[in-house]
Amino acid sequence: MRSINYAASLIMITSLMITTIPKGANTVIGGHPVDVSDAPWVVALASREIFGDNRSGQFCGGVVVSRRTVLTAAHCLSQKSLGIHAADKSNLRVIAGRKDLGNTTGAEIPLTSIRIDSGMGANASPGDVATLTLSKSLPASYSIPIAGPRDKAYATGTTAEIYGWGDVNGDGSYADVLQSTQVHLLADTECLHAYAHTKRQYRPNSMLCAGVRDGGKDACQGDSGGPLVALGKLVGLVSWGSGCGSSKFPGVYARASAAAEYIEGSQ
Ligand code: 4AZ
Repeated sequence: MRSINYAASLIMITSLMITTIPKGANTVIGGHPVDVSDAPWVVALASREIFGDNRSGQFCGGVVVSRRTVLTAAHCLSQKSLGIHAADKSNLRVIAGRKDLGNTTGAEIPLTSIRIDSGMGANASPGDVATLTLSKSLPASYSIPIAGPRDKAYATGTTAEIYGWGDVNGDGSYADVLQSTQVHLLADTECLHAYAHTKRQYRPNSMLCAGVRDGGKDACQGDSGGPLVALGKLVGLVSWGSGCGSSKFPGVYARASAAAEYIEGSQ
Protein backbone atom coordinates (compact mmCIF):
# COMPACT_ATOMS: atom_id res chain seq x y z
CA MET A 1 0.00 0.00 0.00
CA ARG A 2 2.73 2.38 1.02
CA SER A 3 4.74 1.53 -2.10
CA ILE A 4 1.69 2.18 -4.29
CA ASN A 5 1.27 5.58 -2.62
CA TYR A 6 4.95 6.23 -3.07
CA ALA A 7 4.77 5.34 -6.77
CA ALA A 8 1.63 7.42 -7.22
CA SER A 9 3.16 10.47 -5.60
CA LEU A 10 6.32 10.06 -7.67
CA ILE A 11 4.21 10.05 -10.81
CA MET A 12 2.31 13.09 -9.56
CA ILE A 13 5.47 14.99 -8.73
CA THR A 14 7.05 14.10 -12.06
CA SER A 15 4.02 15.19 -14.05
CA LEU A 16 3.83 18.42 -12.02
CA MET A 17 7.47 19.09 -12.86
CA ILE A 18 6.85 18.43 -16.53
CA THR A 19 3.93 20.82 -16.65
CA THR A 20 5.43 23.61 -14.53
CA ILE A 21 8.99 23.81 -15.83
CA PRO A 22 8.98 25.93 -18.96
CA LYS A 23 10.58 24.32 -22.01
CA GLY A 24 14.32 24.96 -21.95
CA ALA A 25 13.94 27.41 -19.02
CA ASN A 26 12.38 29.51 -21.68
CA THR A 27 11.20 33.01 -21.95
CA VAL A 28 11.75 36.90 -24.46
CA ILE A 29 12.61 33.22 -23.56
CA GLY A 30 14.70 33.18 -20.26
CA GLY A 31 13.79 36.76 -19.42
CA HIS A 32 12.67 38.91 -16.52
CA PRO A 33 10.34 41.93 -16.34
CA VAL A 34 11.84 45.37 -16.90
CA ASP A 35 10.54 48.91 -16.46
CA VAL A 36 10.19 51.03 -19.57
CA SER A 37 11.81 53.86 -17.59
CA ASP A 38 15.02 51.79 -17.70
CA ALA A 39 14.67 51.18 -21.44
CA PRO A 40 12.47 54.04 -22.78
CA TRP A 41 13.61 53.35 -26.38
CA VAL A 42 11.70 50.04 -26.39
CA VAL A 43 8.28 50.50 -27.96
CA ALA A 44 5.47 48.21 -29.02
CA LEU A 45 4.11 48.18 -32.54
CA ALA A 46 0.36 47.72 -32.26
CA SER A 47 -2.90 47.71 -34.12
CA ARG A 48 -6.14 47.57 -32.17
CA GLU A 49 -7.91 47.60 -35.52
CA ILE A 50 -6.22 44.42 -36.75
CA PHE A 51 -5.43 42.52 -33.52
CA GLY A 52 -8.07 43.84 -31.10
CA ASP A 53 -7.68 45.48 -27.69
CA ASN A 54 -6.10 42.51 -25.92
CA ARG A 55 -2.51 43.41 -24.94
CA SER A 56 -3.11 46.85 -26.54
CA GLY A 57 -3.06 45.21 -29.99
CA GLN A 58 0.71 44.56 -29.78
CA PHE A 59 2.21 42.38 -32.52
CA CYS A 60 5.86 43.44 -32.84
CA GLY A 61 8.54 45.48 -31.10
CA GLY A 62 10.34 48.62 -32.17
CA VAL A 63 13.08 50.99 -31.05
CA VAL A 64 13.23 54.78 -30.84
CA VAL A 65 16.33 56.13 -32.64
CA SER A 66 15.37 59.80 -32.82
CA ARG A 67 12.50 61.91 -31.46
CA ARG A 68 10.27 61.03 -34.41
CA THR A 69 11.86 57.86 -35.76
CA VAL A 70 11.21 54.26 -34.75
CA LEU A 71 12.85 51.23 -36.33
CA THR A 72 11.12 47.89 -36.57
CA ALA A 73 11.54 44.73 -38.61
CA ALA A 74 10.34 45.01 -42.22
CA HIS A 75 8.74 41.59 -41.91
CA CYS A 76 6.43 42.92 -39.16
CA LEU A 77 4.70 44.95 -41.87
CA SER A 78 4.28 42.08 -44.30
CA GLN A 79 0.94 40.67 -45.33
CA LYS A 80 1.94 37.45 -43.57
CA SER A 81 2.26 39.25 -40.22
CA LEU A 82 -0.81 41.42 -40.68
CA GLY A 83 -3.14 38.77 -42.09
CA ILE A 84 -5.38 40.16 -44.80
CA HIS A 85 -4.39 43.70 -43.90
CA ALA A 86 -1.81 45.81 -45.69
CA ALA A 87 0.63 47.85 -43.60
CA ASP A 88 -1.05 51.21 -43.56
CA LYS A 89 -0.07 54.14 -41.38
CA SER A 90 -3.74 54.60 -40.45
CA ASN A 91 -4.08 51.21 -38.73
CA LEU A 92 -0.75 51.17 -36.86
CA ARG A 93 0.40 52.78 -33.61
CA VAL A 94 3.67 52.98 -31.74
CA ILE A 95 3.18 52.54 -27.99
CA ALA A 96 5.81 54.30 -25.89
CA GLY A 97 6.12 54.37 -22.11
CA ARG A 98 3.90 51.36 -21.41
CA LYS A 99 5.43 48.44 -19.49
CA ASP A 100 2.22 46.44 -19.08
CA LEU A 101 0.16 46.11 -22.25
CA GLY A 102 -2.89 45.50 -20.08
CA ASN A 103 -3.06 49.16 -19.06
CA THR A 104 -3.12 52.54 -20.81
CA THR A 105 -0.06 54.34 -19.45
CA GLY A 106 2.27 56.10 -21.87
CA ALA A 107 1.14 57.06 -25.34
CA GLU A 108 -0.25 55.41 -28.48
CA ILE A 109 1.25 57.45 -31.27
CA PRO A 110 -0.07 57.51 -34.84
CA LEU A 111 2.39 57.44 -37.74
CA THR A 112 2.95 59.92 -40.54
CA SER A 113 4.91 57.50 -42.70
CA ILE A 114 6.13 53.93 -43.06
CA ARG A 115 9.22 53.19 -45.11
CA ILE A 116 10.08 49.72 -46.34
CA ASP A 117 12.44 49.57 -49.29
CA SER A 118 10.93 47.60 -52.12
CA GLY A 119 12.44 44.17 -52.49
CA MET A 120 13.79 44.34 -48.97
CA GLY A 121 13.26 41.09 -47.18
CA ALA A 122 15.14 39.31 -44.44
CA ASN A 123 17.75 38.16 -46.98
CA ALA A 124 18.38 41.49 -48.69
CA SER A 125 20.52 44.48 -47.85
CA PRO A 126 20.01 46.69 -45.81
CA GLY A 127 18.13 43.90 -44.12
CA ASP A 128 14.92 43.30 -42.23
CA VAL A 129 14.38 46.93 -41.23
CA ALA A 130 11.55 49.41 -41.64
CA THR A 131 11.44 53.04 -40.56
CA LEU A 132 8.34 54.54 -38.95
CA THR A 133 7.91 58.29 -38.59
CA LEU A 134 5.84 59.40 -35.61
CA SER A 135 3.18 62.11 -35.80
CA LYS A 136 4.37 63.48 -32.45
CA SER A 137 7.90 63.89 -31.04
CA LEU A 138 9.01 61.80 -28.09
CA PRO A 139 11.32 63.26 -25.44
CA ALA A 140 14.93 63.23 -26.69
CA SER A 141 15.85 61.01 -23.73
CA TYR A 142 13.84 58.14 -25.30
CA SER A 143 16.29 57.64 -28.19
CA ILE A 144 19.10 55.10 -28.25
CA PRO A 145 22.18 55.62 -30.46
CA ILE A 146 22.86 53.18 -33.29
CA ALA A 147 26.29 51.53 -33.13
CA GLY A 148 28.25 52.41 -36.29
CA PRO A 149 29.78 49.64 -38.43
CA ARG A 150 33.16 49.64 -36.66
CA ASP A 151 31.83 50.06 -33.11
CA LYS A 152 33.31 47.62 -30.58
CA ALA A 153 29.76 46.85 -29.48
CA TYR A 154 29.64 44.33 -32.37
CA ALA A 155 32.62 42.32 -31.09
CA THR A 156 32.02 38.59 -30.72
CA GLY A 157 31.42 37.69 -27.08
CA THR A 158 29.90 41.05 -26.15
CA THR A 159 26.93 40.75 -23.81
CA ALA A 160 23.74 42.15 -25.29
CA GLU A 161 20.17 42.60 -24.06
CA ILE A 162 17.00 41.70 -25.95
CA TYR A 163 13.67 43.33 -25.08
CA GLY A 164 10.13 42.42 -26.02
CA TRP A 165 6.56 41.42 -25.26
CA GLY A 166 6.78 38.28 -27.39
CA ASP A 167 6.27 34.61 -26.72
CA VAL A 168 7.83 33.54 -23.41
CA ASN A 169 7.56 29.76 -23.90
CA GLY A 170 7.64 29.16 -27.63
CA ASP A 171 4.01 28.02 -27.41
CA GLY A 172 2.06 31.20 -28.07
CA SER A 173 2.07 32.58 -24.49
CA TYR A 174 2.75 36.26 -25.07
CA ALA A 175 3.97 38.55 -22.32
CA ASP A 176 1.84 41.39 -20.91
CA VAL A 177 4.83 42.93 -19.17
CA LEU A 178 8.01 43.88 -21.03
CA GLN A 179 10.68 41.19 -20.75
CA SER A 180 14.43 41.31 -21.20
CA THR A 181 17.25 38.83 -21.22
CA GLN A 182 20.99 38.75 -21.90
CA VAL A 183 22.66 36.89 -24.72
CA HIS A 184 26.12 37.04 -26.32
CA LEU A 185 27.04 38.26 -29.76
CA LEU A 186 28.26 35.20 -31.64
CA ALA A 187 30.65 34.91 -34.56
CA ASP A 188 29.00 35.03 -37.99
CA THR A 189 30.36 31.51 -38.59
CA GLU A 190 28.05 30.16 -35.84
CA CYS A 191 24.94 31.32 -37.69
CA LEU A 192 26.43 30.51 -41.12
CA HIS A 193 26.87 26.92 -39.93
CA ALA A 194 23.60 26.66 -38.03
CA TYR A 195 21.58 27.95 -40.98
CA ALA A 196 23.67 26.47 -43.83
CA HIS A 197 21.05 23.92 -44.80
CA THR A 198 17.87 25.67 -43.73
CA LYS A 199 15.36 27.41 -45.95
CA ARG A 200 16.64 30.84 -44.97
CA GLN A 201 20.34 31.69 -44.98
CA TYR A 202 22.38 33.94 -42.74
CA ARG A 203 23.90 37.02 -44.46
CA PRO A 204 26.72 38.55 -42.38
CA ASN A 205 26.49 41.97 -44.08
CA SER A 206 22.95 42.62 -43.01
CA MET A 207 22.49 40.24 -40.06
CA LEU A 208 23.92 39.64 -36.60
CA CYS A 209 24.05 36.33 -34.72
CA ALA A 210 23.36 36.12 -30.96
CA GLY A 211 22.51 33.56 -28.35
CA VAL A 212 23.77 31.55 -25.39
CA ARG A 213 25.66 28.28 -25.59
CA ASP A 214 23.13 26.14 -23.74
CA GLY A 215 20.06 27.80 -25.26
CA GLY A 216 17.15 28.92 -23.10
CA LYS A 217 17.64 32.65 -23.66
CA ASP A 218 16.37 34.06 -26.93
CA ALA A 219 13.93 36.27 -28.72
CA CYS A 220 10.77 34.68 -30.03
CA GLN A 221 7.65 35.39 -32.05
CA GLY A 222 6.21 38.79 -31.16
CA ASP A 223 9.63 40.17 -30.19
CA SER A 224 10.45 40.91 -33.84
CA GLY A 225 11.50 44.47 -34.55
CA GLY A 226 12.56 45.00 -30.94
CA PRO A 227 16.07 46.00 -29.95
CA LEU A 228 19.28 44.10 -29.32
CA VAL A 229 21.45 46.44 -27.23
CA ALA A 230 25.19 46.17 -26.50
CA LEU A 231 27.30 48.69 -24.55
CA GLY A 232 24.32 51.06 -24.46
CA LYS A 233 23.91 51.15 -28.25
CA LEU A 234 21.55 49.54 -30.72
CA VAL A 235 23.31 46.70 -32.56
CA GLY A 236 20.35 44.74 -33.90
CA LEU A 237 16.63 44.25 -34.34
CA VAL A 238 14.96 40.91 -33.61
CA SER A 239 14.48 39.28 -37.01
CA TRP A 240 14.29 35.48 -37.27
CA GLY A 241 15.56 32.11 -36.15
CA SER A 242 14.67 28.47 -36.10
CA GLY A 243 12.41 28.02 -33.09
CA CYS A 244 13.18 29.83 -29.88
CA GLY A 245 15.78 29.14 -27.19
CA SER A 246 17.43 26.24 -28.98
CA SER A 247 21.15 25.67 -28.36
CA LYS A 248 21.52 24.61 -32.02
CA PHE A 249 19.91 27.65 -33.61
CA PRO A 250 21.00 31.10 -32.38
CA GLY A 251 18.77 34.14 -32.87
CA VAL A 252 19.26 36.19 -36.01
CA TYR A 253 19.03 39.98 -35.82
CA ALA A 254 19.00 42.70 -38.48
CA ARG A 255 22.41 44.38 -38.20
CA ALA A 256 21.73 47.95 -37.06
CA SER A 257 24.82 49.42 -38.77
CA ALA A 258 23.70 48.06 -42.15
CA ALA A 259 20.47 49.99 -41.80
CA ALA A 260 21.98 53.22 -40.45
CA GLU A 261 22.72 54.90 -43.79
CA TYR A 262 19.31 54.02 -45.12
CA ILE A 263 17.72 55.37 -41.94
CA GLU A 264 19.47 58.75 -42.20
CA GLY A 265 17.40 59.61 -45.26
CA SER A 266 14.18 59.31 -43.29
CA GLN A 267 14.99 61.39 -40.20
C1 4AZ B 1 9.54 35.34 -35.09
O1 4AZ B 1 8.80 34.47 -35.52
C2 4AZ B 1 10.84 34.95 -34.48
N1 4AZ B 1 14.49 32.81 -31.88
C3 4AZ B 1 11.66 35.93 -33.98
C4 4AZ B 1 12.86 35.56 -33.42
C5 4AZ B 1 13.24 34.25 -33.37
C6 4AZ B 1 12.40 33.27 -33.87
C7 4AZ B 1 11.20 33.62 -34.42
C8 4AZ B 1 14.56 33.90 -32.77
O2 4AZ B 1 9.22 36.52 -35.15
